[in-house]
Amino acid sequence: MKMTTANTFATVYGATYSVYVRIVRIALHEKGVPYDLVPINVFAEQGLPADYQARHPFGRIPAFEHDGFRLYETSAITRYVDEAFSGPSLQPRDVRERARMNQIIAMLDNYAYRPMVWDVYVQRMETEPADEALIATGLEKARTFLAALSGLLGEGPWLAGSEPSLADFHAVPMFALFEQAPEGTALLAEFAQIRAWWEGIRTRSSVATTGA
Ligand SMILES: N[C@@H](CCC(=O)N[C@@H](CS)C(=O)NCC(=O)O)C(=O)O
Repeated sequence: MKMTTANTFATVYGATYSVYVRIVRIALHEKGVPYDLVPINVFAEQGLPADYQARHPFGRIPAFEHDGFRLYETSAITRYVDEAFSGPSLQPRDVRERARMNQIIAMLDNYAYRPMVWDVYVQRMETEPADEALIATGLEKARTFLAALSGLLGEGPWLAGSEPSLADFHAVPMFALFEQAPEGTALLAEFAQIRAWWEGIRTRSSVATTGA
């Protein structure tokens, strides 16, 4: 059953530093959904609050609740946010553009998140001393991802077509961290269409509002 509700309050459990929490927050901003962010720190020394396991058995963030309906896994949450609330559609109607959007989201999760965020950003910007070998292999994997993404882009200007979609918002937090590493900025400069997309989206209201 497809339902669209008035944009009543949602609750996100997580932390502002989290890539995946930010994806959900951007989607909520794009749809104009008011929400609370309940702080959950997955890296806290004392561990997660005991009752959080019931919200997310795998102990990750984000978790989500709307009107008694609980959900975890970012892609499921953002699709729910798009389909359950009014506001601009964040998924293309065209079957092939929608497939491309889903493909890009899966690529981001499986081939971009770890190399761009953990291997390059975290090592270069947050680890002393940095593991240079990990940065080097991370950059190679990021290059493979960016080349594959470039090959999928049509006329744009968005990743999955002429309108912004969940693929764009899934990518933003990963690119925002990656480009903070000098090597990340340099690699992005080699991919002109992706670089232009990034320059276009980085100042968007939902992106700026959810930034660190
Ligand atoms: N598959 C999960 C991934 C979420 C995820 O990995 N979140 C990170 C923070 S950005 C986390 O909770 N990390 C804690 C850990 O790995 O223990 C989703 O799509 O929501």
